[in-house]
Amino acid sequence: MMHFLDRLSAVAAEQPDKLAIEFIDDRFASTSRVTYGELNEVVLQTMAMLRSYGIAPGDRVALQLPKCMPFIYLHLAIMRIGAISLPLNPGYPPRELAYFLADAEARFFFADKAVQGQIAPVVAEIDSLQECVFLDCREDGAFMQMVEGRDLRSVQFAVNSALATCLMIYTSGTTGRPKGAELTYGNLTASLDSLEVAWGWRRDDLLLHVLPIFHVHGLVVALHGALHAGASVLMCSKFDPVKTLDLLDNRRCTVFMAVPTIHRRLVDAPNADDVDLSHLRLITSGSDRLSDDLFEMFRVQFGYTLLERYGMSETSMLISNPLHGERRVGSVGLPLPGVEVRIVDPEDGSPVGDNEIGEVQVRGANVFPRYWRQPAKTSEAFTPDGWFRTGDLGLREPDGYFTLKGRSKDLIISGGYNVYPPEVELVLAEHPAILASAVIGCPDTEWGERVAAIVVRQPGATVTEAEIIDYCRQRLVAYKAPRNIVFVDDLPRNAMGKVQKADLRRMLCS
Ligand code: MCA
Repeated sequence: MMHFLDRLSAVAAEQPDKLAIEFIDDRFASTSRVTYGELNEVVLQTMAMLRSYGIAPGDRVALQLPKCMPFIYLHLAIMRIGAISLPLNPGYPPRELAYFLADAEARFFFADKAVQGQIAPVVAEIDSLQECVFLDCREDGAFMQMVEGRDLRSVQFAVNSALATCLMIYTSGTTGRPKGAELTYGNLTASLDSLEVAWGWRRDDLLLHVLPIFHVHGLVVALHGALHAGASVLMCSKFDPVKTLDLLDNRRCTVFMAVPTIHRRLVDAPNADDVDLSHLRLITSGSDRLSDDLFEMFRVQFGYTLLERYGMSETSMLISNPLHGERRVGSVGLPLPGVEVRIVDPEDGSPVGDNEIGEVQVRGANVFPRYWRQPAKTSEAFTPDGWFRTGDLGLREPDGYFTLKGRSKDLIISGGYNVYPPEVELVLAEHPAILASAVIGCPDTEWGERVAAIVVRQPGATVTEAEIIDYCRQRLVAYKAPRNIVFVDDLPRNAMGKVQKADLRRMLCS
């Protein structure tokens, strides 16, 4: 097993002139090209810069930057010196940002100069922060000036233990605040090796990358996946359906990864009839359930049968439809090489038979070791014999294919982003005119699910739907804010006082 960062350096030594990343920045109509040799060199220079700041192994280094090359250099360099990369959604408003920085006890923070005024007050409040660097991400030049001319003799690539954490991704749950899932070098490498076999990554692949890079999907599965294989990446700063189809066709891309909302927009794009995608060898769908309709619509429109796969931040990818062989509609496929999956009774934990619905549990070198400084939550998440409880429900067919059948956690997935109702309910509870609330997901053609809030106003309060939505949007990243609010006199509750969300879904989502 070759550590994926070592693999990157090996490719740089063997084929320094090979294209690593071509970055198409729509915001500034600019394109930059970086070869493997250059990528390796700039990562080294960035490591030297990080060292000069005093960043040490184990330090959490937060990145809240738009999708740009400096993000990638920093992320790779942070992991390379043995520190922990903590990528954050640039859309997080100050309130959410403050939580992540404080919980992770981030020691360094690289943030976007464009929002300096907004976040500087937050940064000032975080005791653990030793330094916050505001970067101008409009062009790479400013970053290159920061890292150029460093003495590289001092920077040796660290020999990173497979057990050391190198990446932290925050995920939420049905209770409590978001938790940092720690991913180790061993986890990332195991997952990449497994996907390399399952998806047949090749050096001559060209991946079109349109996903955000602060989640496992866009960062680990897509970007790391391509770099681990020594393939080339065509990276867009933002997803645009017409441009995506145009690039897939005209640049002869071979691999594309996306979420159902993106695939739907491609099917509906005005140029969908004009493109030829027959040269693509792999188009995956994940992060949210792919509906049978969309699976079929994509096949009819583009002549390609989408490969659906299933993963989580804590485990990276665990199950995938096969590259060769049947891509079964409605199914997420077969366990990946090196990954064990079982279905158990959610109540007593005993294994259930084929075709019976139970909780999906997973074990393997890909599975994270712990939530950051949350021993109780970590032990709840694992069975005594070491299986990770995904919280998703599913079944195994007799021929080994797995199908997901809903979630035992009260999770909403909107456009591939997870939204946990308690996070939104907590914000609503702080509104002075709101007495009680419940947040649910309603089926939605475009987003898969749409966040909706059911609200009981305080007696005499007159707060409107628009005011509450606006209030949420100031405190939560856009995709978590409810898209609509329904006012009721009372929430349906059971004898224990627990809100009956299934009743609300039946009442409001049909
Ligand atoms: C954007 N908006 C959203 C979403 N995305 N609202 C709800 N759900 C969303 N997913 C908001 C925008 O802030 C904007 O609000 C308005 O919707 C319209 O924006 P639009 O320009 O249409 O959106 P977009 O920028 O084109 O984004 C749509 C998207 C994006 C490309 C589908 O949501 C996306 O990249 N999703 C992928 C998420 C992903 O990678 N998830 C991986 C996590 P306004 O204008 O009013 O402010 S899961 C994972 O990693 C696991 C391991 C796995 O298995 O993959």
